[in-house]
Amino acid sequence: MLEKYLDINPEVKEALESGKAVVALESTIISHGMPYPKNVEMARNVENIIRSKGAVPATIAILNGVLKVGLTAEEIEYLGKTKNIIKTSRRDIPFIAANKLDGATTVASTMIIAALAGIKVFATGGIGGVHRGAAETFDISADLQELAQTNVAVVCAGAKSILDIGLTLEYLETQGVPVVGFKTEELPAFYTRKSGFKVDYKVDSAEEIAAAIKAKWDLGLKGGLLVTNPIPEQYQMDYDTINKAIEDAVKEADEKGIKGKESTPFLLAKVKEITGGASLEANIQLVYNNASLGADLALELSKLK
Ligand code: PSU
Ligand code: MN
Repeated sequence: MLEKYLDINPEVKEALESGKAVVALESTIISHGMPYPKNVEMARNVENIIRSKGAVPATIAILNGVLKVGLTAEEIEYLGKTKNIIKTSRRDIPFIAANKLDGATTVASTMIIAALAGIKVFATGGIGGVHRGAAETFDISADLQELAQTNVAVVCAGAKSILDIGLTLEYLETQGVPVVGFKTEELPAFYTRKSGFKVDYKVDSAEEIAAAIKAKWDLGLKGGLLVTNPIPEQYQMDYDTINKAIEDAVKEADEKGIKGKESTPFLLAKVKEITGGASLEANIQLVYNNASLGADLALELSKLK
Protein backbone atom coordinates (compact mmCIF):
# COMPACT_ATOMS: atom_id res chain seq x y z
CA MET A 1 0.00 0.00 0.00
CA LEU A 2 2.73 2.40 1.01
CA GLU A 3 4.55 1.74 -2.29
CA LYS A 4 1.70 3.43 -4.07
CA TYR A 5 2.68 6.70 -2.44
CA LEU A 6 6.32 6.42 -1.43
CA ASP A 7 9.32 6.34 -3.78
CA ILE A 8 12.77 5.92 -2.26
CA ASN A 9 15.58 6.35 -4.77
CA PRO A 10 18.00 3.43 -5.27
CA GLU A 11 20.98 5.05 -3.53
CA VAL A 12 18.96 5.84 -0.40
CA LYS A 13 17.22 2.48 -0.45
CA GLU A 14 20.53 0.61 -0.62
CA ALA A 15 21.94 2.72 2.20
CA LEU A 16 18.92 2.07 4.41
CA GLU A 17 18.91 -1.64 3.72
CA SER A 18 22.57 -1.97 4.61
CA GLY A 19 22.28 0.19 7.73
CA LYS A 20 24.36 3.07 6.40
CA ALA A 21 24.01 6.65 7.58
CA VAL A 22 21.30 8.65 5.78
CA VAL A 23 20.40 12.30 6.34
CA ALA A 24 16.99 13.65 5.29
CA LEU A 25 16.69 17.19 3.91
CA GLU A 26 13.59 19.31 3.43
CA SER A 27 12.42 21.14 0.32
CA THR A 28 10.39 24.12 1.60
CA ILE A 29 13.75 25.70 2.35
CA ILE A 30 14.43 25.37 -1.40
CA SER A 31 11.09 26.54 -2.78
CA HIS A 32 10.00 29.07 -0.15
CA GLY A 33 13.00 29.72 2.07
CA MET A 34 15.55 31.11 -0.39
CA PRO A 35 15.51 32.77 -3.82
CA TYR A 36 16.63 31.09 -7.06
CA PRO A 37 19.40 30.26 -7.97
CA LYS A 38 21.01 30.40 -4.51
CA ASN A 39 18.45 27.89 -3.23
CA VAL A 40 19.47 25.26 -5.77
CA GLU A 41 23.17 25.89 -5.22
CA MET A 42 22.59 25.54 -1.47
CA ALA A 43 20.66 22.27 -1.92
CA ARG A 44 23.41 20.82 -4.09
CA ASN A 45 26.20 21.84 -1.71
CA VAL A 46 24.33 20.41 1.27
CA GLU A 47 24.13 17.03 -0.44
CA ASN A 48 27.86 17.19 -1.24
CA ILE A 49 28.75 18.01 2.36
CA ILE A 50 26.80 14.98 3.57
CA ARG A 51 28.41 12.74 0.96
CA SER A 52 31.90 13.99 1.80
CA LYS A 53 31.33 12.76 5.35
CA GLY A 54 30.42 9.29 4.14
CA ALA A 55 26.66 9.56 4.64
CA VAL A 56 23.88 9.56 2.04
CA PRO A 57 21.66 12.63 1.54
CA ALA A 58 17.92 12.21 0.95
CA THR A 59 16.21 15.40 -0.11
CA ILE A 60 12.46 14.98 0.29
CA ALA A 61 9.53 16.46 -1.67
CA ILE A 62 6.22 15.42 -3.19
CA LEU A 63 6.27 15.30 -6.99
CA ASN A 64 3.21 14.46 -9.02
CA GLY A 65 1.62 13.20 -5.82
CA VAL A 66 4.49 10.79 -5.02
CA LEU A 67 6.37 11.15 -1.73
CA LYS A 68 9.96 11.18 -3.00
CA VAL A 69 12.93 10.31 -0.81
CA GLY A 70 16.09 11.33 -2.62
CA LEU A 71 15.81 13.73 -5.56
CA THR A 72 17.74 14.05 -8.81
CA ALA A 73 19.60 17.27 -9.65
CA GLU A 74 16.84 18.05 -12.17
CA GLU A 75 14.13 17.61 -9.56
CA ILE A 76 15.93 19.95 -7.18
CA GLU A 77 16.32 22.50 -9.95
CA TYR A 78 12.60 22.20 -10.73
CA LEU A 79 11.63 22.79 -7.10
CA GLY A 80 13.93 25.77 -6.86
CA LYS A 81 12.77 27.41 -10.04
CA THR A 82 9.07 26.74 -10.34
CA LYS A 83 6.60 29.19 -8.92
CA ASN A 84 3.47 27.84 -7.24
CA ILE A 85 5.05 24.76 -5.71
CA ILE A 86 2.79 24.17 -2.72
CA LYS A 87 4.30 24.55 0.73
CA THR A 88 3.25 21.23 2.22
CA SER A 89 2.93 20.57 5.92
CA ARG A 90 1.19 17.61 7.64
CA ARG A 91 -2.33 18.80 6.86
CA ASP A 92 -1.54 19.27 3.15
CA ILE A 93 -0.08 15.82 2.39
CA PRO A 94 -3.37 13.98 1.72
CA PHE A 95 -4.57 16.55 -0.81
CA ILE A 96 -1.22 16.89 -2.61
CA ALA A 97 -0.87 13.09 -2.84
CA ALA A 98 -4.44 12.38 -3.92
CA ASN A 99 -4.46 15.11 -6.57
CA LYS A 100 -0.99 14.32 -7.90
CA LEU A 101 0.37 17.77 -7.16
CA ASP A 102 3.88 19.05 -6.44
CA GLY A 103 4.60 19.93 -2.84
CA ALA A 104 7.69 21.20 -1.05
CA THR A 105 7.93 19.64 2.38
CA THR A 106 8.28 21.59 5.62
CA VAL A 107 10.05 20.26 8.69
CA ALA A 108 6.82 18.53 9.79
CA SER A 109 6.12 16.75 6.51
CA THR A 110 9.78 15.95 5.89
CA MET A 111 9.87 14.24 9.29
CA ILE A 112 6.76 12.24 8.40
CA ILE A 113 8.18 11.06 5.09
CA ALA A 114 11.65 10.41 6.55
CA ALA A 115 10.05 8.24 9.24
CA LEU A 116 8.02 6.32 6.62
CA ALA A 117 11.28 5.60 4.80
CA GLY A 118 13.15 4.66 7.98
CA ILE A 119 15.46 7.69 8.15
CA LYS A 120 16.30 8.85 11.65
CA VAL A 121 18.22 12.09 11.14
CA PHE A 122 17.18 15.25 9.35
CA ALA A 123 19.20 18.44 8.92
CA THR A 124 17.76 21.84 8.08
CA GLY A 125 18.17 25.55 8.79
CA GLY A 126 15.31 26.61 10.99
CA ILE A 127 12.15 24.99 12.31
CA GLY A 128 8.79 26.66 12.62
CA GLY A 129 7.66 27.54 16.13
CA VAL A 130 5.31 29.64 18.22
CA HIS A 131 4.98 32.97 16.48
CA ARG A 132 5.03 36.30 18.24
CA GLY A 133 1.48 37.23 19.12
CA ALA A 134 0.43 33.56 19.10
CA ALA A 135 -1.71 34.14 22.19
CA GLU A 136 -4.02 36.05 19.82
CA THR A 137 -3.34 34.46 16.43
CA PHE A 138 -2.84 30.82 17.50
CA ASP A 139 0.00 30.69 14.94
CA ILE A 140 2.00 27.71 16.15
CA SER A 141 3.85 25.71 13.52
CA ALA A 142 2.84 22.09 12.98
CA ASP A 143 6.60 21.39 13.16
CA LEU A 144 6.37 21.40 16.96
CA GLN A 145 3.62 18.78 17.11
CA GLU A 146 5.59 16.66 14.69
CA LEU A 147 8.65 16.77 16.91
CA ALA A 148 6.37 15.53 19.67
CA GLN A 149 5.16 12.46 17.81
CA THR A 150 7.52 11.42 15.00
CA ASN A 151 10.78 9.60 15.64
CA VAL A 152 13.30 11.72 13.78
CA ALA A 153 16.15 13.79 15.23
CA VAL A 154 16.23 17.27 13.73
CA VAL A 155 19.38 19.38 13.50
CA CYS A 156 18.70 23.12 13.20
CA ALA A 157 20.40 26.41 14.10
CA GLY A 158 18.05 27.27 16.95
CA ALA A 159 14.99 29.50 16.91
CA LYS A 160 15.03 32.87 15.27
CA SER A 161 13.31 35.86 16.71
CA ILE A 162 10.65 36.05 14.00
CA LEU A 163 9.29 33.52 16.52
CA ASP A 164 8.58 33.94 20.21
CA ILE A 165 11.61 31.95 21.33
CA GLY A 166 10.49 31.65 24.95
CA LEU A 167 7.04 30.33 24.02
CA THR A 168 8.55 27.95 21.47
CA LEU A 169 10.70 26.43 24.22
CA GLU A 170 7.70 26.19 26.58
CA TYR A 171 5.71 24.39 23.91
CA LEU A 172 8.53 21.93 23.26
CA GLU A 173 8.82 21.27 26.99
CA THR A 174 5.10 20.54 27.25
CA GLN A 175 5.35 18.16 24.31
CA GLY A 176 8.33 16.34 25.79
CA VAL A 177 10.81 17.27 23.09
CA PRO A 178 14.40 17.49 24.35
CA VAL A 179 16.24 20.59 23.11
CA VAL A 180 19.99 20.06 23.12
CA GLY A 181 22.71 22.58 22.35
CA PHE A 182 25.73 21.40 20.40
CA LYS A 183 28.70 22.67 22.42
CA THR A 184 26.51 25.41 23.88
CA GLU A 185 24.39 26.01 26.96
CA GLU A 186 22.62 28.88 25.28
CA LEU A 187 20.02 28.31 22.59
CA PRO A 188 21.36 29.76 19.34
CA ALA A 189 19.04 32.17 17.53
CA PHE A 190 19.70 31.12 13.93
CA TYR A 191 21.51 34.22 12.60
CA THR A 192 23.32 34.71 15.91
CA ARG A 193 24.90 32.34 18.41
CA LYS A 194 23.12 33.96 21.34
CA SER A 195 19.42 34.23 22.18
CA GLY A 196 19.26 34.87 25.91
CA PHE A 197 17.59 31.44 26.43
CA LYS A 198 19.07 28.20 27.70
CA VAL A 199 18.88 24.77 26.09
CA ASP A 200 17.84 21.76 28.18
CA TYR A 201 21.14 19.93 27.73
CA LYS A 202 24.52 20.86 26.38
CA VAL A 203 26.19 18.09 24.38
CA ASP A 204 29.79 18.04 23.19
CA SER A 205 29.74 15.34 20.53
CA ALA A 206 27.51 13.69 17.96
CA GLU A 207 28.12 10.45 19.84
CA GLU A 208 26.44 11.90 22.93
CA ILE A 209 23.41 12.97 20.91
CA ALA A 210 23.17 9.53 19.30
CA ALA A 211 23.23 7.85 22.73
CA ALA A 212 20.41 10.08 23.99
CA ILE A 213 18.22 9.54 20.95
CA LYS A 214 18.80 5.80 21.12
CA ALA A 215 17.81 5.79 24.80
CA LYS A 216 14.68 7.77 24.00
CA TRP A 217 13.53 5.33 21.34
CA ASP A 218 14.66 2.20 23.17
CA LEU A 219 12.42 3.30 26.01
CA GLY A 220 9.47 3.73 23.70
CA LEU A 221 9.33 7.49 24.15
CA LYS A 222 7.78 8.72 20.96
CA GLY A 223 8.97 11.77 19.09
CA GLY A 224 12.06 13.60 18.02
CA LEU A 225 14.92 15.45 19.54
CA LEU A 226 15.91 18.95 18.55
CA VAL A 227 19.61 19.54 18.13
CA THR A 228 20.47 23.23 18.03
CA ASN A 229 23.78 23.99 16.37
CA PRO A 230 25.12 27.54 16.55
CA ILE A 231 26.05 29.30 13.31
CA PRO A 232 29.88 29.36 12.99
CA GLU A 233 31.35 32.47 14.61
CA GLN A 234 32.66 33.96 11.35
CA TYR A 235 29.24 33.88 9.69
CA GLN A 236 27.05 35.14 12.51
CA MET A 237 25.30 38.47 12.13
CA ASP A 238 25.40 41.47 14.41
CA TYR A 239 22.76 40.92 17.12
CA ASP A 240 21.25 44.41 17.00
CA THR A 241 21.25 44.66 13.21
CA ILE A 242 19.43 41.38 12.68
CA ASN A 243 16.94 42.01 15.46
CA LYS A 244 16.08 45.45 14.09
CA ALA A 245 15.54 43.88 10.65
CA ILE A 246 13.29 41.23 12.18
CA GLU A 247 11.30 43.87 14.13
CA ASP A 248 10.71 45.82 10.92
CA ALA A 249 9.73 42.68 9.00
CA VAL A 250 7.27 41.57 11.70
CA LYS A 251 5.74 45.08 11.73
CA GLU A 252 5.28 45.07 7.97
CA ALA A 253 3.74 41.57 8.03
CA ASP A 254 1.27 42.83 10.66
CA GLU A 255 0.36 45.89 8.63
CA LYS A 256 -0.13 43.83 5.48
CA GLY A 257 -2.18 41.20 7.31
CA ILE A 258 0.18 38.36 6.31
CA LYS A 259 -0.78 35.23 8.18
CA GLY A 260 -0.94 31.43 8.15
CA LYS A 261 1.51 29.56 5.95
CA GLU A 262 2.58 32.77 4.17
CA SER A 263 4.01 34.17 7.37
CA THR A 264 7.42 32.46 7.58
CA PRO A 265 8.31 32.86 3.85
CA PHE A 266 7.28 36.53 3.95
CA LEU A 267 9.38 37.27 7.02
CA LEU A 268 12.45 35.48 5.64
CA ALA A 269 12.27 37.36 2.33
CA LYS A 270 11.72 40.67 4.11
CA VAL A 271 14.66 40.18 6.46
CA LYS A 272 16.84 39.33 3.47
CA GLU A 273 15.74 42.50 1.70
CA ILE A 274 16.30 44.71 4.75
CA THR A 275 19.77 43.26 5.41
CA GLY A 276 20.78 43.59 1.75
CA GLY A 277 21.18 39.84 1.36
CA ALA A 278 23.44 39.38 4.40
CA SER A 279 20.83 37.24 6.17
CA LEU A 280 20.68 34.89 3.17
CA GLU A 281 24.44 34.32 3.29
CA ALA A 282 24.26 33.59 7.02
CA ASN A 283 21.30 31.28 6.41
CA ILE A 284 23.20 29.29 3.77
CA GLN A 285 26.29 28.90 5.96
CA LEU A 286 24.31 27.68 8.95
CA VAL A 287 22.59 25.06 6.81
CA TYR A 288 26.00 23.74 5.70
CA ASN A 289 27.08 23.57 9.31
CA ASN A 290 23.92 21.63 10.20
CA ALA A 291 24.33 19.23 7.29
CA SER A 292 27.79 18.40 8.55
CA LEU A 293 26.57 17.73 12.11
CA GLY A 294 23.58 15.80 10.74
CA ALA A 295 25.96 13.51 8.87
CA ASP A 296 28.08 12.99 12.00
CA LEU A 297 24.96 12.15 13.98
CA ALA A 298 23.66 9.71 11.36
CA LEU A 299 27.08 8.01 11.30
CA GLU A 300 27.11 7.67 15.10
CA LEU A 301 23.55 6.31 15.14
CA SER A 302 24.38 3.77 12.47
CA LYS A 303 27.18 2.42 14.70
CA LEU A 304 24.77 1.87 17.59
CA LYS A 305 22.48 -0.60 15.87
N1 PSU B 1 12.65 28.72 8.87
C1 PSU B 1 13.65 29.06 8.03
N2 PSU B 1 13.60 28.67 6.74
C2 PSU B 1 12.57 27.93 6.25
C3 PSU B 1 11.50 27.56 7.15
C4 PSU B 1 11.59 27.96 8.43
O1 PSU B 1 14.59 29.72 8.43
O2 PSU B 1 12.56 27.60 5.06
C5 PSU B 1 10.39 26.69 6.64
C6 PSU B 1 10.59 25.23 7.10
O3 PSU B 1 10.20 24.38 6.05
C7 PSU B 1 9.63 25.12 8.25
C8 PSU B 1 8.52 25.99 7.78
O4 PSU B 1 9.20 23.81 8.51
O5 PSU B 1 9.16 27.10 7.19
C9 PSU B 1 7.60 26.42 8.90
O6 PSU B 1 6.46 27.00 8.37
P1 PSU B 1 5.18 27.18 9.29
O7 PSU B 1 5.58 28.14 10.35
O8 PSU B 1 4.14 27.73 8.35
O9 PSU B 1 4.83 25.83 9.82
MN1 MN C 1 1.92 28.98 11.03
